[in-house]
Amino acid sequence: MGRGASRTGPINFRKPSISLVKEVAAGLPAVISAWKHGIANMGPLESAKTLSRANQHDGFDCPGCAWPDPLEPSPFEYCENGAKAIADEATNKIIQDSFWKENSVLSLSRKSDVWLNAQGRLSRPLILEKNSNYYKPIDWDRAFGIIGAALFNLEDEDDAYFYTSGRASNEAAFLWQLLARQHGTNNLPDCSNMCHESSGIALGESIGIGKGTVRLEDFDHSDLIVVVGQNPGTNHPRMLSALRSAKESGSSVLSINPIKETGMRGFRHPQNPMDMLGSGVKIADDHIDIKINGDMALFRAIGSVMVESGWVDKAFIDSNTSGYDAYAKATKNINWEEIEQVTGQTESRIRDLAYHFSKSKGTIICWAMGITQHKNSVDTIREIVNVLLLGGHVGRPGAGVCPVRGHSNVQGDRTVGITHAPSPRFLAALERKYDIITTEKHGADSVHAVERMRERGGIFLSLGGNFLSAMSDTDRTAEALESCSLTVQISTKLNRSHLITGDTAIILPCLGRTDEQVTSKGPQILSVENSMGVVHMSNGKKKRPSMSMRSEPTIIAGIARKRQDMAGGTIQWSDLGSDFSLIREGIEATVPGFEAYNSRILQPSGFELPNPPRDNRTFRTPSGRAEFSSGEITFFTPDDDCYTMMTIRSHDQFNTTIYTDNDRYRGISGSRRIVLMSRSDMEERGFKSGHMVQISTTGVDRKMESGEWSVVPYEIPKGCVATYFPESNHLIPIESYGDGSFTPTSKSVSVSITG
Ligand SMILES: Nc1nc2c(c(=O)[nH]1)N[C@H]1C(S)=C(S)[C@@H](COP(=O)(O)OP(=O)(O)OC[C@H]3O[C@@H](n4cnc5c(=O)[nH]c(N)nc54)[C@H](O)[C@@H]3O)O[C@H]1N2
Ligand SMILES: Nc1nc2c(c(=O)[nH]1)N[C@H]1C(S)=C(S)[C@@H](COP(=O)(O)OP(=O)(O)OC[C@H]3O[C@@H](n4cnc5c(=O)[nH]c(N)nc54)[C@H](O)[C@@H]3O)O[C@H]1N2
Ligand SMILES: [Mo]
Repeated sequence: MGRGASRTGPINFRKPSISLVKEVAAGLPAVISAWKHGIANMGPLESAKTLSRANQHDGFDCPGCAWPDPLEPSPFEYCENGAKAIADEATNKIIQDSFWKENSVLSLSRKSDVWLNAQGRLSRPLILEKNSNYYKPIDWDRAFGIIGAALFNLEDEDDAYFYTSGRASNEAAFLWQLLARQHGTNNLPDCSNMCHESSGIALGESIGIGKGTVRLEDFDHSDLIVVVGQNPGTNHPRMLSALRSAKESGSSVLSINPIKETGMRGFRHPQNPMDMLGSGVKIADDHIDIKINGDMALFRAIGSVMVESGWVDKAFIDSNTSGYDAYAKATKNINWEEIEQVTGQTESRIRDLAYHFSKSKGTIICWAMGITQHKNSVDTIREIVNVLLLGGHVGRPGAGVCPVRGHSNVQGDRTVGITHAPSPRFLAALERKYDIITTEKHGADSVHAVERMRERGGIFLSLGGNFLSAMSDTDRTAEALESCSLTVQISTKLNRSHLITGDTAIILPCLGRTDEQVTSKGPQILSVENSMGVVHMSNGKKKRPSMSMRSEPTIIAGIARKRQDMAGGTIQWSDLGSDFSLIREGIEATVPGFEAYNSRILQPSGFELPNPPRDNRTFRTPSGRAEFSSGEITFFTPDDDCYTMMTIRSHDQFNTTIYTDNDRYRGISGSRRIVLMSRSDMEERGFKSGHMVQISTTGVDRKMESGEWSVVPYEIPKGCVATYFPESNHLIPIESYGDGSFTPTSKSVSVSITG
């Protein structure tokens, strides 16, 4: 049942202002922008105090991204976009009770996402009752009671879905999955399903662990760093400092991307006065303007030249890998004409690249969403690993695989059990520790959750995030949520998932990273794992904006206790929800690598989790060796007369949270409804800059179209276009996902563009 609320908000078509693409990232404009956001949200004093605690040993982990902190963080260990994320959360503004009387769900849904987010922090529990259009305050105990009873009364445990967004701490995430498993389901869809799932699956198959194998120090010992399908200048700005430092130590950087992103062009270190004055340092030594989804073909072709020329580490291959002969055979079958067509690169260019790869004594390959969100992502990542294995670049200093994670604790959430496909070993450990009966039946991931909820309804509970806007196929996702009898959001800020709901909806306002976590047992600490497998403390100190907000683990325990009161069970939920060291004991008892968790988490830089391929070239695959893959080369082809569309982030957003309509580095401001298109495609169509067009998805059995987009001429390969996420999720069919990973294909959608 829906309330007629708008699933996307208003479309206020405005022509964008277009200026030159910036040649240098960071520098003074970044410092100014960071402070502008800080001061607007927190005032000057509070900004200075809060920002100075970001990523410090005794401070909080920046909610901006999962990039690791150096062993000795500088006093300003944050970047422009981290500062925006911090300011957005730590805002002094809170939503008052009168707001909910004045604004119906319907009227709120007609506001923009920027407006919704700008209303401030959610400050007290709220309920939207069946047939009502207004949220109203409810006390915590009643809210927990309603949710606990709804879970208990479900006939089929699998009709409950426990979604997780990657900001949740290890402690919150562990309790969340414990609640789901005590309830009897593995329905734990998470943002990782839309993000690095393909990396986890591919790396598990190739090297026996679904994580990267490099440490931050490895950057300084590398010869070659490849950044493929990633825009670090905007999404991981502190990575630019690591790239710059690696270059000073003699490494070279190769960028592979349909767009030459500003961060890969040049960089001015905001903490280096010499840099701030100069014209910046060049980051990428070379740039490959690959066509969208040409990466698997490119890496196979590079591998082919290396095999053909004998540029391989035979000793490593013989003693540590399996499947080389089949791979070498597959590399003989490549068709250069097809490779040139798919990648947009010439054979001689690719041969030069292969030579460059073969000369490197330590190669690190970094990637993000440009690689993981395609139909063939798992195969593409395995192809990337193949090339590293050829040179023995795994388990050696200065070399390895480096999937660069998105949400600041998405990797930690997985480590502590947020997965729809848990290992029997982990489930057995949970059963022993908590005296519960779990199920081994795999649960629903994000795509399957949408499909199943659309059919059967159920209860959707969300630990953070904005499932409605983040997920592909906004209409289908909305139908799924609206089919539910109850939707529950544990959130910091207002977003569209609070407006497109089940029959009854509940909002539970929680404390964020920057806030002091206080429970009935006094102040608590939290912990997180960064993109390189280091677990460390996160200790917010900001006084909570409202006394009616609670810590995430306290909220989860509150729900779980009410459910257990009815369903039976012996988990000490109240203790877990008030003393977070008990949660860490639970993690220690069930997840390998967390020995002495409570004492080691107090070490200034935390501790490193074991990583067998990196630590001693141990590969926990069925063969006990790193596995070459040798499937056929695949690539995405749009329908006739259509384009391949990728959906990307602007500089002024964090996922579905939009700060402003500007995208400074790409020289675009004033509108987000833009399509980046090559000049030659524009000429063919007769489009001028600013031309208004309609975009329609092709190859689906239903109409998926969206109007009022403005064409922006851009340096992007012919046949490829780009739009911003989340607006374009409307155009990504739910049935289009990665083989084996079920990640929505947010970077390859066949679209026709008319206007
Ligand atoms: N400020 C800020 N920081 C963030 C986020 C944010 O929204 N804002 N989000 C966080 C999260 S959850 C994540 S997952 C990360 C995302 O970090 P990124 O992956 O950097 O984010 P995207 O904007 O999706 O960028 C994808 C890049 O891949 C390129 N690309 C697209 N298709 C292809 C392809 O087929 N091949 C190649 N080689 N390149 C391609 C695009 O041009 C773009 O540069 O950032 C995290 N950090
Ligand atoms: N088309 C397209 N779609 C995509 C992508 C893409 O590149 N293209 N990227 C995908 C990726 S990589 C990801 S990770 C997903 C992101 O999916 P999500 O993680 O679901 O989305 P976010 O926008 O990060 O969630 C923002 C909301 O989280 C809540 N929040 C923020 N901090 C906290 C906190 O500390 N605790 C709690 N409880 N709540 C908090 C706030 O209410 C905020 O409105 O989107 C995916 N969707
Ligand atoms: Mo992500």
